[in-house]
Amino acid sequence: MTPTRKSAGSPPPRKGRGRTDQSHEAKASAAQPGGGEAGKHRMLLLHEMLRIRRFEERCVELYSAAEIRGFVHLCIGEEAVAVGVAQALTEDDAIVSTYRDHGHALARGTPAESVMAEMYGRATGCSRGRGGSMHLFDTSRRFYGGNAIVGGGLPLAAGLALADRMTGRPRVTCCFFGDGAVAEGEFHETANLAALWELPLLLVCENNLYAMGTALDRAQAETDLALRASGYGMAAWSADGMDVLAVEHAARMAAESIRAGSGPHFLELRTYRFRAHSMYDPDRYRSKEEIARWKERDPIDLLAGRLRADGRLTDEGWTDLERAVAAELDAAVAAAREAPAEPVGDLLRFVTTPSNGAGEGASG
Ligand SMILES: Cc1ncc(C[n+]2csc(CCOP(=O)(O)OP(=O)(O)O)c2C)c(N)n1
Repeated sequence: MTPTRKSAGSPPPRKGRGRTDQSHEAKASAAQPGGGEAGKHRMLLLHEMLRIRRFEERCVELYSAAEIRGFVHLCIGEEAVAVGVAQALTEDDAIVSTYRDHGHALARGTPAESVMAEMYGRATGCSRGRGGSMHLFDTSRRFYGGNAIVGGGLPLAAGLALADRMTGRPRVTCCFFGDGAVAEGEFHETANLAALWELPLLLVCENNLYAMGTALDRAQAETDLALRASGYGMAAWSADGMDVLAVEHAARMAAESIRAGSGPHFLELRTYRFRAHSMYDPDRYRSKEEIARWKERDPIDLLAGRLRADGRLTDEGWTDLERAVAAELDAAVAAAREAPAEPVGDLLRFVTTPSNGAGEGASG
C-alpha cells in the first residue's frame, strides 16, 4: 500500500510549505526558558559536547597506539549538531546516522562503554564488535545505525518514517547526512517521496563545507542547500551549527512541526570539522587560516564562554566536568580492553543465507 496525501489516518493538512524565510533562521535565545532551569540545561549541553570531544580525542590516542583499527571519522568541531538535535527528540523517535557517528550515538544515550567496546571490535560493543566505528547500532535506543555509504541512511530513514506514517504512530525519524550526500540520488529520491507522502522525517544536513577533499562549491551548482530541499515542497531551515542553543531551537521547531503533521523538514546546520576527513586524510585541501577561523567559534568554547559570563561556570566547575568525563572514558577504555571478542561459534548468528532457511522463497 502506498500512502497518499488523502489516505485514511492522514495527518492534518500542512500549515505552510516551501522554504521558510530568514525569520526562521534559528535564534538561540528565543528557545531558552529563563531562570535556573535554563542554566542547568546549558550545563548539560556542555557536558554532552565535552563527552563527545574527549571520547574522540581518546580514539585518536588509541588509534595511534594501534589499539583500535579500521576507518575512524571524527566529528570534532561538530558536537553542537549531535547534541542540539538529540535534545529535540524523544525516546520514541528514531535516528539514522552516517559513518561520522560517534557523536550521534553518544548524544542519543548509547553508553560510552558500549561505543568504545565497538571501537575495539568487542562482543560487548553496541554492534557486537561487528560494525566498528562506522556502524554503531543500538536498537534499544532506536538508533538505526551509522552507515559507510554516503547518503545510504536516507532511504532507510524514509522507510522508518513511512512505517510510522502508515501505522499512525506519532514519531519522528531523524536522519543525519553530510553536504556531500545532497549531491547523491538517494537524497533527491528520499526528499521527493518524503514530501509526496508527507513523511514524519527530519532531514539534518551537517554542512561542513567539504565532502572528503571536495569543497561544496566545487561540486554542487547550488550551494544553498535549504533552497534545494525546499524545491521538493518541504519546509527547510538553516541554522548556525556551531551554536548548540541555535541547533536545539531549530531542531525543536522542526520536530514540533513534524509532530503536528506538516510532513518532512530539512535542517541545514552550518558547521565545520576541525580534523581531517578520517585518520587517513592528509587534509591538504584547506588552509590552516580557514581552520583557525572556524576554531574561533568552537562550539564548546562558545557555550562555556556564555556560561562563564552568566556566572554559571567557574574554573572549578570546569575542572569537575573534565574529571567526570575523564573518569567515564577511563572506565570505558578499561572495560573495552578486558572485553572478549565474539566467540567464533557465534559468527554465523544474524547471517542470512539460503542454507539457514532465510533465503527460501526469495526471488530476484
Ligand atoms: C556512495 C558513496 N560514494 C562515495 C563514498 C566515498 N566517500 C566516503 S566519505 C565521502 C564524503 C562525504 O562527505 P559528506 O557527505 O559531506 O560528509 P562528511 O564526511 O563531510 O561528514 C565520500 C565521497 C562512499 N562512502 N559512498
